Amino acid sequence: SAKLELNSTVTEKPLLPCPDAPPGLVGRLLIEFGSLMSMERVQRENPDVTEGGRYTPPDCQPKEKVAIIIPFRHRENHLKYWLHYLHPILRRQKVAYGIYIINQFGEDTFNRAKLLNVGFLEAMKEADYDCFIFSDVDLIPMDDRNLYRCYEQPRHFAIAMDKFGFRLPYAGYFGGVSGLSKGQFLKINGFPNEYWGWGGEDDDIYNRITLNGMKISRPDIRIGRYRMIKHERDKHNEPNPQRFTKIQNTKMTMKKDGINSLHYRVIHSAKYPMYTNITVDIGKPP
Ligand code: UD2
Ligand code: MN
Repeated sequence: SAKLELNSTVTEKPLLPCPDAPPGLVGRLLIEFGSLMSMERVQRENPDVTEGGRYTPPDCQPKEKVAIIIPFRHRENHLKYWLHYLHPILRRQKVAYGIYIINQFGEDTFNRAKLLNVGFLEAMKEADYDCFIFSDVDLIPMDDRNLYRCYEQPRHFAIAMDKFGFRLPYAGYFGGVSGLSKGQFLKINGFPNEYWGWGGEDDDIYNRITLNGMKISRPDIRIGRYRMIKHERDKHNEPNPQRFTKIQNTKMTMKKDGINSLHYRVIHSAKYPMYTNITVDIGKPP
């Protein structure tokens, strides 16, 4: 029994905290979308991901739990590529994470920011997440040194996209992939629920951040590079003609429109091997 005790002491030795600079990163990556991806292949290549698309590094103690929230409807092929590229990257980055696909039910006008709010609440129901990364389904980082974690200030990850010539399109740009800690997210009352259709919601979020005295943190321009899978504008996500006036009024609207005014109905929720899907009725524009 003395021997047994010794053994259990050895196996239960507490893990060291995960390093700020993970040693197994490879840097610049080759990202391409030539041949079709299959979910079987993604599953085969990511055996350590557990049900619902969850992962915890086996060899170190992560400092935070990260929920990755993806707004979604009818983009199955993009999702396969996203999972194919992101699972290995996140594993090398030593992130403890869960993947949440927030799928808008029905065919009414798409509402990206409202889906992201739903993702925040639904992920929180499942685990005590500290950090939320909101990503378009069609954006793949080209460098694994772009660490998917939370920072002192709200983070903008997708700063140099191929479709914008690898430059930031404008100083206040906050679209694509962003990350807020739980505290940062709640401080801005989450995201707006009232942007139906394409555009403006990312600028409103940017306004909420700066109006609440925070700044945007960004990676080096050589590291924050992304490829966007080429696509046409989706049906039922037409440019929102109200977006220009709405972003003038964030200061007034943010107090009453946000996580504190969110209503939705979960239609279906399921844990798949590589991700969790939550299909949700978020209503339609007034
Ligand atoms: C830009 C921003 C995006 C958002 C959007 C305006 C970039 C790279 N991204 O994206 O963050 O601010 O403008 O709303 O500049 N989606 C679906 N199904 C749909 C419609 C949208 O899944 O039918 C999801 C999907 O995750 C997609 C995201 O919403 O990636 C943004 O929509 P988009 O890709 O059509 O818009 P895009 O590329 O102009
Ligand atoms: Mn896109």
